[in-house]
Amino acid sequence: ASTLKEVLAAQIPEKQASLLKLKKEHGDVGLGMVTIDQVIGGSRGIKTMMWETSNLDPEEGIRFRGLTIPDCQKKLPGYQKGGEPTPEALIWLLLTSEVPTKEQADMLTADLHARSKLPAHIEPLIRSFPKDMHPMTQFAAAVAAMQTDSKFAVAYHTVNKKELWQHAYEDILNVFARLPEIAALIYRCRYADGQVKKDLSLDYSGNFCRMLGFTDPTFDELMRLYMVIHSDHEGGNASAHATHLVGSTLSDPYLSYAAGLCALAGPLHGLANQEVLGWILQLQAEFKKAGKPVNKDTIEEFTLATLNSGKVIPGYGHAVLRKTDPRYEAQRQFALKHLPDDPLFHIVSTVYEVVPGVLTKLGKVKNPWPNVDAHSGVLLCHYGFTQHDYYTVLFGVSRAMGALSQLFWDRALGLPLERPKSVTPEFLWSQATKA
Ligand code: FAM
Repeated sequence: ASTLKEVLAAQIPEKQASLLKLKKEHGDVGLGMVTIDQVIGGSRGIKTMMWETSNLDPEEGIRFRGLTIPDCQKKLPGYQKGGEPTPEALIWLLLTSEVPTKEQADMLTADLHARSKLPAHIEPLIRSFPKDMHPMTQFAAAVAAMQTDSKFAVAYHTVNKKELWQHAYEDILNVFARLPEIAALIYRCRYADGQVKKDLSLDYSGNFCRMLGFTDPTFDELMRLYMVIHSDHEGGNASAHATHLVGSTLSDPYLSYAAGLCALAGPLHGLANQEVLGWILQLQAEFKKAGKPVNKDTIEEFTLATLNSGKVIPGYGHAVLRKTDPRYEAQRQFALKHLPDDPLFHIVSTVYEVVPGVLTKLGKVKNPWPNVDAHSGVLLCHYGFTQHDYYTVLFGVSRAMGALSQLFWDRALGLPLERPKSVTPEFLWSQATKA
């Protein structure tokens, strides 16, 4: 069977030719106007970038190379027969747009394991961080520090730019391969004995769980699902967009993804998964102290109190989605199958019955439904992974698969420096008064 690199090398010429044709023959076709509200409102809905690995429909949710999450659960090979799809299978799909065979996915597992050794200075660097340094700060710093190993950075000065994709490929696969051990080191140093025990006889997710210190095979299955559903959410989300933008300067994949991680660390983006668990535990503790039951009424009260204190409800809403996130639904199905009686799952389900109604009544929330973060923490908690100020690191291991798969194609297609035009408030006012 062809290796991943062979499949990609064979695809590049035709895709380069097709993009050239599109640009030459149709480059001046308009894609819609831009309004003042979009320019000062966070570019919502502006079609400003090309992204091929996934697309997000507001009503339907994410499709990875055209496949929905249920499609992926049906078509992508798992580790166990009939088990959750693996991140290795998803990486193959995102990069090549083809569903891999089990053999091809297993080849990628072996390749990633072979690439997983960290540069010598990374472990001491992580061990030198202050205990109270946020795990996401540690994660971004460690990924940037791995840049000493970038083949792309060296190649920029030594090879013809037509060959740069080969070196981007090496860096990108090396980043995929090394993130789990960096993440596990950060976890074990902060919450456990600092020891990381690999098990390269397992797949990517199984080994990751062992390095974190978890041995329950059902938790391995949760990690497989978690890695797949957090991987990509088209190009406009802040972590993917930051990676793409920094990469467009021909900064290497290490520095590009470190930028993506800094974006993911924001409470309105990836840090929301930590915020959700914090909110639920605060709710649980307050109700316990007040001797209140956990039901729709008390949860509505708590939701209103959060809103009245000027805070958002974490895990709800989305800049693009206008329906319940299918990534939430996939996690709900996992919970119904594996932990139907878990008390935190019961709270999450009751929150789901209450919060959309409350947010709708506010009249300003465009999407009152839950996103991926509303459900992820309670699943992790069930298996003893309770340290919620670490959760976004898991999100960061997964999001690399989408952001860097697209970065591969950015370089293989020779996409240029990204440089949109900014305008002054005076210009906006001049346009407004002219209209
Ligand atoms: N709770 C309270 N208010 C909310 C809200 C929520 N969950 N979602 C939106 N709003 C407010 C929003 O703050 C804004 O209010 P102001 O005009 O007073 O500033 C108003 O509703 C209109 O916002 P919008 O157009 O509906 O949403 P945006 O596109 O501006 O923002 C989010 C989208 C995700 C930032 C927003 O829904 C939010 O803050 N959600 C809570 C944080 C969260 O869960 N983020 C994770 C998103 C997830 F997809 C991810 O990236 N991991």
